[in-house]
Amino acid sequence: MTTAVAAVDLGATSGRVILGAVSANELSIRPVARFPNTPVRTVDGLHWNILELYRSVVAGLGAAAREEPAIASIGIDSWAVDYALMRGGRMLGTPYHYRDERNTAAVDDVHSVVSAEELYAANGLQHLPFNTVFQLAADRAAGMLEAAESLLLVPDLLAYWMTGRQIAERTNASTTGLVNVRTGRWDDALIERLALPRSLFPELVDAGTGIGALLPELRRETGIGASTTVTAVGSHDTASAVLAVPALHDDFAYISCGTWGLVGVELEAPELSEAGRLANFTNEGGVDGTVRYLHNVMGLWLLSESVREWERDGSTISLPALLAAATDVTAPVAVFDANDPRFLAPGDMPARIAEWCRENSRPIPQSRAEFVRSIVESLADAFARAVATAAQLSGKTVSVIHVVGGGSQNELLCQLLADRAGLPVLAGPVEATAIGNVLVQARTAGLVSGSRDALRSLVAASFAPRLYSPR
Ligand code: LFR
Repeated sequence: MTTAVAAVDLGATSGRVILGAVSANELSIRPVARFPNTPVRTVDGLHWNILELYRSVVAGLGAAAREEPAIASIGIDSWAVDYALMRGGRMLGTPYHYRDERNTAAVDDVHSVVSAEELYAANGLQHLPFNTVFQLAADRAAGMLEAAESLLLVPDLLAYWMTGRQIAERTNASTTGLVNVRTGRWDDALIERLALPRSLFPELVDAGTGIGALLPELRRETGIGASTTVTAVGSHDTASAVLAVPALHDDFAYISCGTWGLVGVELEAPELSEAGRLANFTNEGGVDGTVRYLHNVMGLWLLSESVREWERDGSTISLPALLAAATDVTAPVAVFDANDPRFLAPGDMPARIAEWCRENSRPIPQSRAEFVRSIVESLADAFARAVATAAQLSGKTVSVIHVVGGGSQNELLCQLLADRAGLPVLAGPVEATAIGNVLVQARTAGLVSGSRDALRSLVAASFAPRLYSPR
């Protein structure tokens, strides 16, 4: 029996196709394609270059098939909330990037019909101005929904292009703001109150559902056979990442740290207290009906957007060298509020950090090394606070913090987090999202069996995390 599956994992800055090989006691991954994801600003705003991404995914699947002729299944995950509108199988326009600013007015429009409290009672989500519900309100105001027959979130759009079948995978659908947090179904009452066409929302399926084989044209192009199924995985990248946390006991908090830092705990049922709403904690859907009770912290975006600014003069910056210089900074640096919404949009990040420091009478970083140190300290501080808040709001005991994703490679960040939280930090795996994607496929294909605990033990045995003890 084949033991290989292919994970398509699209992040905000890059995408990858990864082959996963799974047996009862080992999991290994092999990247076969990596490609940049560069958003495009046009006169009407900031968009994803979705066709280029799809082209890269198809090329990556071709490379995967050349390396591994017997791929049992393909799974796709990406960031959440963003979507394409569809009519008669065609995509209407180019999907917007969640960092586009068109939602700002729409937030007030939505709240004038359904208050923030009512919205939270229905969907259990933290307020993020880019949640799909606000983006759709902006589209409605612009008359864009009139032609639309359906809506597909990004991984579901790619799965549709591959298989011809339109579905909405549940973990990602939970981030739209239009799935009811208690029933796990599209919230018909909310959709009606917001005057959104109910027909936009496709059939919901759980992670682990087969979507279909590749369309004949695509089979020819990639060399992948008719027996390979596209499988719905935890298609929200964070859901896949949380599944792949190598925790051996239940008393953990996780931080999925990439562009965003998603900080929280896994729960069996939603936690809908008013305190949680005010703390801006979210109840997003996890694999196997779990709840990802978490808060979005700005994440490595603060760093990558600063580097982008410093590279605007054409120079190239070495991130490892910059982090080494930041580690050597001895002067106390400002800890700023990494959750401040001013940091959300693309643009000059160091200037915005300096502005925050000025407004709050904190020392303004004087060098790039100081800026980086200030960013990493501020992230560690926000992460440690969010872990404490998650534990307090959920009543869960937290004895260890697992950091997965790109941020787990950032030694300074992991150590400062351990110090600030006063808890051990276990860092890795870096590719947790792709691993979680692989795990759901492998379980569906019968290559591994078992509970989430068993899957997590398999990850721990295959990718030993690195320990940072609090100093
Ligand atoms: C992380 C992530 C977050 C989501 C943000 C926007 O990649 O998926 O979970 O809040 O991107 O979609």
